[in-house]
Amino acid sequence: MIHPEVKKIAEDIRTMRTRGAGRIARAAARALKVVATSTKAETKAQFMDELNKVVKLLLSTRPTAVSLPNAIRFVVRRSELESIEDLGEIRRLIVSRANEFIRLSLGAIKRIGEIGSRRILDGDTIMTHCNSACALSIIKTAHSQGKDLEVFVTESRPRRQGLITARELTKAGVRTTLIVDSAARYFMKEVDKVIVGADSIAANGAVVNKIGTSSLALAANEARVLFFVAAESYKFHPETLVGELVEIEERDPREVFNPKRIEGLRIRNPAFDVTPPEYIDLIITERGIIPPQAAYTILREHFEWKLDEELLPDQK
Ligand code: RUB
Repeated sequence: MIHPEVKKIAEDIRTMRTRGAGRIARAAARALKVVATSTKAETKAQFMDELNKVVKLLLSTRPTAVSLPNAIRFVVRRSELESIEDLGEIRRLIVSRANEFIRLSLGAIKRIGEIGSRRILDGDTIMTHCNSACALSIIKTAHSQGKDLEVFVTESRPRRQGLITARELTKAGVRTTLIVDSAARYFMKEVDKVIVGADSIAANGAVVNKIGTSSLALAANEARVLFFVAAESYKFHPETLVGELVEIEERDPREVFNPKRIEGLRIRNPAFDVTPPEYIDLIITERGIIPPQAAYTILREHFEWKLDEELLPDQK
């Protein structure tokens, strides 16, 4: 039996009531904490069985943001749990790791804001896409330092997360202009820096983010505009070290258009795309700024404790 609160967390991720890679990761950590505090299991084996079911459920919600499996990896360290027999101790460990993940995650977003804001100059015009807590942390921090900024926000069809960004920025007092996605290249000549978030970053520095990000990167490259990615270390994708590709989620076509209105029409709705490292100037992480080519180093450092084992042996 999966706890109703855990089911609700998973459903909220699936339906995008909880969205954005960082928020999804923290919600997953919260779900694991609920399992550890509410379980009726009497033995370690029963508890591990329950935990595995929840891990499967969480992993089935959305496939692209690696922050989700990385949060689970952080909280449930299987090799460590293998050596502990006392169920109470296991439960306490999971609760404390989940709390630690949430604390580190929120701290990372704040730190990215501090580090990234140093790259923003007074008078800069910035373009951002979708709704990224990390990208917004940089913009809002720079604004709070008294830098005079102007921000172009793309609508981000089909789910229009750009509206969330536009609301957040205007509320913070940042001069904000909303544009449709196809107007990005038109306005690019007025922009100094593009800042976006990430759902996954591959070992070669390629960045997976909201569909349309790579078009923005192309337009920025053409106009010689700097292109920054803001992402916590847990957005780096360990399986890409061993050659796996990041799965791109395709969502319900009805998010784009009601297919019944044009008979025979096919609709595709990929939620993310891949921006190659050549189009990215910097990745801003909580550990500092790196060129995309250094993604491999971050992966080696961040997942050192796990890389010698087979990655996620029984979570798939
Ligand atoms: C959100 C999206 C965001 C990243 C980074 O997509 O692509 O840019 O998740 O966000 P969706 P953050 O709305 O489909 O989840 O920096 O907040 O983690």
